[in-house]
Amino acid sequence: QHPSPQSRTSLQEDERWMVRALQLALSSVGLASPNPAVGCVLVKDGTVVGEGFHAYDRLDHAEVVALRQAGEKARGATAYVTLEPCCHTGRTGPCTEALIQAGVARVVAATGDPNPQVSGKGLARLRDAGITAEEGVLRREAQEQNDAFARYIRTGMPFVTLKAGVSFDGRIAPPPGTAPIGRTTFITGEESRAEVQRMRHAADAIMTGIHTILNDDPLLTDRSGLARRRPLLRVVLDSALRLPLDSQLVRTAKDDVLIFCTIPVTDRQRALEAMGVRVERVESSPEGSRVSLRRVLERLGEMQMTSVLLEAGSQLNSSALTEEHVDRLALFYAPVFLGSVAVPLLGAVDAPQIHPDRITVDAFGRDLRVLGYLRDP
Ligand code: AOF
Ligand code: ZN
Repeated sequence: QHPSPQSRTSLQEDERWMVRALQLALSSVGLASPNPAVGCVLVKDGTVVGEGFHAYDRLDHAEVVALRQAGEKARGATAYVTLEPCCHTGRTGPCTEALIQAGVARVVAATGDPNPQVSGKGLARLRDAGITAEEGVLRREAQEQNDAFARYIRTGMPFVTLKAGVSFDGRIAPPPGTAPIGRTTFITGEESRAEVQRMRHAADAIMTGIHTILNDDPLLTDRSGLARRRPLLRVVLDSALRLPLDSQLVRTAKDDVLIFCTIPVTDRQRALEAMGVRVERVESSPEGSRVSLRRVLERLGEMQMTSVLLEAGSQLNSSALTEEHVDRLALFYAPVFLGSVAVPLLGAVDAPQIHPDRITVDAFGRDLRVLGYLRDP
């Protein structure tokens, strides 16, 4: 069945305004978490009468920001929203009621709200009130903006991205002992590293293992230059609390460094805490003395961390994949070979089984980034 020329035009119109709403939602990145990134455009007679995006600190949802801007002009308008309007009372009142009150005639949502408190009920409420409510315009794009929120709100666990810079022969660093300590030898180029900063900006937490700290002495900060509400939480798995007091991480800690260990409280823990480092003891993994990854991720979820960027070494990469804690792979392939004694992406002998979906490849300078989802959020 072919759409009539009329409906095809309005479909293009809908997509055009939804693109604008998605752009607005991008302004939420770094500011909305643990809430979703949401953008809203109010359109009347082919012109924008109100725009808004959500920022957690501002409380107001995207729709309410746009409605306030539109004032009386909202009457009879169409609202384009990247997420189904909420119908519950959380920190703010329901957006459905605000839209009804304002006399909006039609609501177009890109995707449903994965929050079980809302999911489908928001659009149903609008329809009950006589508003034309549709869903699915640019759904894929909208879902990708909120895959972390979806995983977090459904499971209480953060969405985990395993990121690595990899040589064409699958190595993440030169052979151990050949690079000067504390000086990272970059495998990937400048453009890739700028993109990694944007990925850090979009993440709530960054996580690595003690070996990476001892080898590279990284800062693990968000240097994207983009605004964020909460500092990037820098997480280190360090069972025996070996984190050096003179590491860059400790020297720059301002309550934004969190160490997970398995040993009881020691003088070392007190010394780290005195320097602004948070230390938490968790149970060890079933196979031994290492920190239980599951427990760590549960704890991060409890702290309202919706997304974690894993920038780790061979061992932690292998464990995270084998224990099925990874939601998404982000591998930046650089056109170099490092040879067979260089550090491999995965440390385990047995290869973890993965079934990636929605694979995309993008060029960053001379590097290629392969993104793939290992499960639906
Ligand atoms: C919307 N528009 O802009 C956002 C929505 O505690 P609250 O009141 O801030 O509600 C948070 C929930 O509301 C969140 O879990 C999600 O389901 C929805 N977010 N909804 O209509 C928005 N940010
Ligand atoms: Zn709302």
